[in-house]
Formats: sequence, C-alpha cells, structure tokens
Amino acid sequence: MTGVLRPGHAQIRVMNLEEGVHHYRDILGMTETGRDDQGRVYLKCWEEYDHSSVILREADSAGIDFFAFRVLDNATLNKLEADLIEYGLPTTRIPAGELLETGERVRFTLPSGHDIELYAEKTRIGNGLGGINPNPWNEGAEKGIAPLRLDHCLLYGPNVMEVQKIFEDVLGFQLVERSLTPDGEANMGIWMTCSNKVHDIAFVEHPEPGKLHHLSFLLDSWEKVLRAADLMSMNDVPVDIGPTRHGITRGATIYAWDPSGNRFETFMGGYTVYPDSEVLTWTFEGLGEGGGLDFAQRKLHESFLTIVT
Ligand code: M3P
Ligand code: FE
Repeated sequence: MTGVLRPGHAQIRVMNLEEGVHHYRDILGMTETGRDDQGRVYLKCWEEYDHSSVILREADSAGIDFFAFRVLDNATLNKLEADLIEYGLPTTRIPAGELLETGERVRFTLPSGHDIELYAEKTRIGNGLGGINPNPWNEGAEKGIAPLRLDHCLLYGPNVMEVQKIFEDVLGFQLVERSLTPDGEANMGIWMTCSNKVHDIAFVEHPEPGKLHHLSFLLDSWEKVLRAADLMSMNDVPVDIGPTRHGITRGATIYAWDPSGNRFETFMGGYTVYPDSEVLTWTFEGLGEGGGLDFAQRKLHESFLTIVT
C-alpha cells in the first residue's frame, strides 16, 4: 500500500467540551492523549499507534471541522499536494505542531464543502503492548465500548460525482459501492477505499455543504456491537438505528448520537476489497426496501437522509 494510507484524524465540534470528553473518553472508552492551548482535547482508540484520531473542539454548533488521511511519507505528501493543485484544487499548508504531535498538514476543500487534510507525520505513541512478544490487547480493550480504531466517516454535501472523481483520479481511492439517485442517472452515495478495507470514506449527496453524517469506530465482533448497544442504553446514549446490518458494505452497525448530536457508528465486518473487485450498485429503492441501509428492516429510516450536523 502506498500513497494515502488510512483515515488519521477527525476534528469534531462539540457544544459542551466536558460532556463531549465524557462521551468519547468514558462511554466510548477512548484514551485522552492531550489538551492544547486552544482548549482542544485529543483522543485515540486502544489499538491505534498514533497520538490522536479524534480531536474535540468546543463551538456553538456541532459538526466536523476536517477529516484527515495519513499518507506514506513527505515525498508522497508533496506529490499529492502538487497533483491537487494541478487538478485545480487550491491547498493550504498548516504548520507542524498546530495539532499536537502532528506534522505539517495539507488542507483542501472538496466541492462538497468538506475540508480534507493529508499529513505524513504524527508521533507514534504505540498501543502500549510493545513490539516483542506482545499481548493481544491492553486494558483499553475493555474500557467502555472500546473500539479498535477510527474506521471511516460518512459526509453529506453537494457534488458527490465531482468528489468521487477527485478521490479516484487524484488521491488514488477505489469506488467500492454506490447508491443511485431516484432517476438512476447519477451516484447519490459513494463508498470508497484507499486500502483493502470495505471503505475509508463515504459521501451522500445533500444540498447543504460540509455536513457530517457519522464518524465510525471499529469493533472486532458482532457481540461487541451488542455490548455497545447495552452500554449506550446503560448510559442514556440516544440510538438512531440498530443494532443491525447494512446491506451496503455488509457492516454490522449501530448509529447513535453524541451529546452534541453528532452521529457516530459502532461497526464491525464488511469484506476485503482488491483492485479488481467489481463495484456494487444499489438502486434508490435498494437503499431502503433492498436493505442497503438496514438489511434486517429493509426500510429507509427518515433520520438517515435528514439528520446531519
Ligand atoms: C455505513 C457503513 C447506507 C449504508 C451505510 C454504511 C447508507 O455507514 O459503515 O458501512 O445505506
Ligand atoms: Fe459507516
């Protein structure tokens, strides 16, 4: 794997910082790894090696400030920046250290209104297990919902077909699945990978730019998804959909909300994607009655298309 490696971090706006920290640290079970002089709080999942994957910023409205991908090295970062500029997307460089323990970032804005960042360096603090005869898990694997990692996000905004082209032609992503508009003429939803995961980022067409549908956190079994449902109920976390399975990606899932109304997903499963995998297509009816969104209930939950931050 070269080029863009994986989702790295998301900066999320929360309306009350300590309520947000309580949610992501104590209920989800992430580890707090730092706070900066702007008051932002940094967190990581137990299996993640890098310093942070979720950064919380207190603000008057919920939503996402930016979603970032780690790239292989600085040469890759420079090359991808040049390619973005040549494609017609202006970039800005954010200096190393602006985010704690994070190197220089290249930021650009998608036609969907989302800010995406690429970076090559972030301090590896490790998962605490070491590299020699390591244990398979640490105490973080049993704290709260305990996701292994930040897995992907789903973003809502306009111009999904243009966004698809940028990810495919400039950033080297592969389209894995798509859902069609009601007339069948265009892609309404796209699920794309930069790896062999079933998806690293997804977009759904939406009139308002820059919206967050969900950040998704990986669990390693269906039982852990059910345990997550128990913990959500025990902690009064409002659930949107699930536990169930998406037809799209075949992931087993729960959608729920953080205290500011940002949706998050606890997710497991999916399948392995190879460069020669065929794109799977869901018709507009397939998204609902076909079980694309909810394979068990085969319905298009209204909240899926209407509630975003
Ligand atoms: C996911 C996922 C839809 C399926 C969404 C899928 C919109 O969020 O993680 O696989 O039908
Ligand atoms: Fe998802």
